[in-house]
Amino acid sequence: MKLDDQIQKLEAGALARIQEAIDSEALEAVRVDVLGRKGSLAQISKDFGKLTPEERASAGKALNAAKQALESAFESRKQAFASDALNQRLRAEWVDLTLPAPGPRPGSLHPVTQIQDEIEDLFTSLGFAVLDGPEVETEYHNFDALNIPPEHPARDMQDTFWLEGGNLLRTHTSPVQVRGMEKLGPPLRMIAPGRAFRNEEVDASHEHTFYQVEGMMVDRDVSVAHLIYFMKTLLSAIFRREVTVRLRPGYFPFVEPGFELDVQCLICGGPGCPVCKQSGWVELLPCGLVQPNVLRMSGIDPDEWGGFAFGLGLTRLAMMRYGIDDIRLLQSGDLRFLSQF
Ligand code: 2U9
Repeated sequence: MKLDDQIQKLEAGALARIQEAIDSEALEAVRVDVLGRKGSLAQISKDFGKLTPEERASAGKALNAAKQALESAFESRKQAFASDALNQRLRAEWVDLTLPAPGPRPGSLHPVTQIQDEIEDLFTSLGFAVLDGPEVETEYHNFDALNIPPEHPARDMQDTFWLEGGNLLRTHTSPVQVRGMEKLGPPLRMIAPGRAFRNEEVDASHEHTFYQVEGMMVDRDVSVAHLIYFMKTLLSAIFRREVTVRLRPGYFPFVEPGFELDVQCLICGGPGCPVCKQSGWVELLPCGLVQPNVLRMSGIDPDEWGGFAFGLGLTRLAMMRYGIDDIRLLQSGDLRFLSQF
């Protein structure tokens, strides 16, 4: 066969192989095979020596034309593979930019904080100041100024975290009110929300850290009637309905008379259930009239002024309101628990 014909045949075969290549690797293999240094076109040009000058001129032309045709066929096929690959990637990585962004997860207030906020709002509306104070306290402000003398059993009962130098972690927020009385003087209405600490063995119903709100009102002619009115207002706001209460005598060194204020069980309404331990009543709010010595120690004359005071455990209240059965969940920081409120 004439060299020109061989070139034409080779070109036609190579063009067919280019079209048949299934991917860019197969195409590259064909390119090396045909156009490479040791490829079939190069092999053919080796036979040029045997040709006459006219034949060589004609075969050279044919070879160049075939080379150009094949190179351009390779190039367009290569680009087709590249654009296929790009389209495939674009399809796989397609993102709908019109969809709304996921955004930050909304947070929520801790159940104890929610109850604390509600109580602060209520008392603010009744003319009470919301006071804050140190968590590391002196022995005087935490015990002595509250009529709890050194040998008093209350000091043993409250297992206290004592610190070096005789200070302690406050066992209640009462010292905030002592400081309030010292600084502001009568008449005054204040609440003291915050953390308090007891050196307790931790279990499902005991924590070393708990939250409470204490409050007091000091004015002329303050009586138990004022105390009951404010406590009923407080409990109706917390439970969002009228509550029935009863007072029993209770002993706390800083109040005289002291009371345990019970609420008629909100679950069973009186007959008895597991929440009220079948009694129909839930013990919720220790309170009383401020002991005259306590007023006197903070510079208030008990012959002129009187007061009532109460203490409310917020942790216990949050557990009751939301039916939380393990106190440790409240400090766990577990978002599965916290995001429910
Ligand atoms: C001053 C004078 C009187 C506040 C009161 C209680 C009764 C009481 C506890 C409730 C649950 C603490 O969080 S708790 O464990 N509180 O028993 N507290 S009357 O009386 C005061 C406070 C300050 C100067």
